[in-house]
Amino acid sequence: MVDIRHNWTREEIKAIYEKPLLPLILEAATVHQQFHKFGEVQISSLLSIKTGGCSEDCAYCPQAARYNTGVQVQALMKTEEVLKAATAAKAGGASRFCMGAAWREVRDNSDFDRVIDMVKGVNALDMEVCCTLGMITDSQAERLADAGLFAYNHNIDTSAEHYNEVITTRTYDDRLNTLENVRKAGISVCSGGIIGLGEKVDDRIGMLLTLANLPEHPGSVPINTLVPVAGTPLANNEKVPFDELTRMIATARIVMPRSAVRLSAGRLDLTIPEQALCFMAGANSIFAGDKLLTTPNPEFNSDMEMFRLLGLTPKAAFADTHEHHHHNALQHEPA
Ligand code: SAM
Ligand code: DTB
Ligand code: SF4
Repeated sequence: MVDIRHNWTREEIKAIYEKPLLPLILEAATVHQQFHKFGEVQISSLLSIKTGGCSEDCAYCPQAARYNTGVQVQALMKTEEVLKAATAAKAGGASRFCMGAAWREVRDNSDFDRVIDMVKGVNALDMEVCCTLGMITDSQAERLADAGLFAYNHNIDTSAEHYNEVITTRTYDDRLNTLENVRKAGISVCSGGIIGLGEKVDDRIGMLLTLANLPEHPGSVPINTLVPVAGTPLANNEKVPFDELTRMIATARIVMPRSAVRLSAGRLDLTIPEQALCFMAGANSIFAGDKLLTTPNPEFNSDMEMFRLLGLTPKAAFADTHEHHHHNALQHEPA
């Protein structure tokens, strides 16, 4: 049995990443089998509850107000519509529902009150409820926890060194600070990044090093490949070859054995055999549904066909944490 470690060195991670591909996949699969049910894959559903018009300058993002990407700005959705979408996602086999807002940070206003209601509503559907709303303070994290939030997504995106090449309107430390607020509130941390931003291999290693040496490994680690969007500065970036994506997933699996590794944005450019290699290499979560936040994702039915072909099964909600189910929501209930 391998240990859960928080003292990885850059050299160790680089040595793993650079192994010959098939032996690397075998090693990752072996670790995977020790910590997870092989072939069980979490299905997460994504919904953009507030779209576009964002003040940040993330060079990859179609929702940044400063780039002309054709994304239609949409105010915060009504709670009822969000719960309708969550119910439909659950019926399709999703065990986690993630609500995304194109905000730089959360403000303590009526929009946040409404998100709190959405969190309570989705939690009551017995799904793992997740939000990605930008930066949050410790008191905002506690409010989300009290409402029953299971996980909070906030990506470090790339290495500390490459970060400023991609985003200038907030710092790497701002990002890490939000992750700390999430962790302290007892919410599961979901944090990963993007490959294909024009980073070097050393930046990919640096990103995994930061994640693997956090005080606790994130509950889930989304590995996105850039979805190039016309109008953004990265629109013409080169496509990431499938073997580099597989390496990234295998390395994440080996250094963070217990985490869910999510094969996230970019699946539309992958064949089923390429995705199968990623599942072999330790990916055990996907976003399913015809749309990510604003860009297309594989059709739900073709994903279900892939599950059938590869013998994958959807993972049940709260499978790893049954005793904590609804814990936060009940904690502050009046006696
Ligand atoms: N505004 C919040 C934030 O930045 O944390 C939440 C939503 S933001 C769209 C969530 C994540 O989506 C980003 O951190 C980034 O990793 C990912 N993302 C955005 N645009 C992408 C793209 N074109 N390709 C791949 N991933 C992307
Ligand atoms: C994550 O790591 N990937 C998701 C989710 N977290 C919020 C977002 C992917 C967005 C891809 C671009 C878009 O659809 O707008
Ligand atoms: Fe805004 Fe998030 Fe997009 Fe950055 S990634 S521009 S913060 S929506």
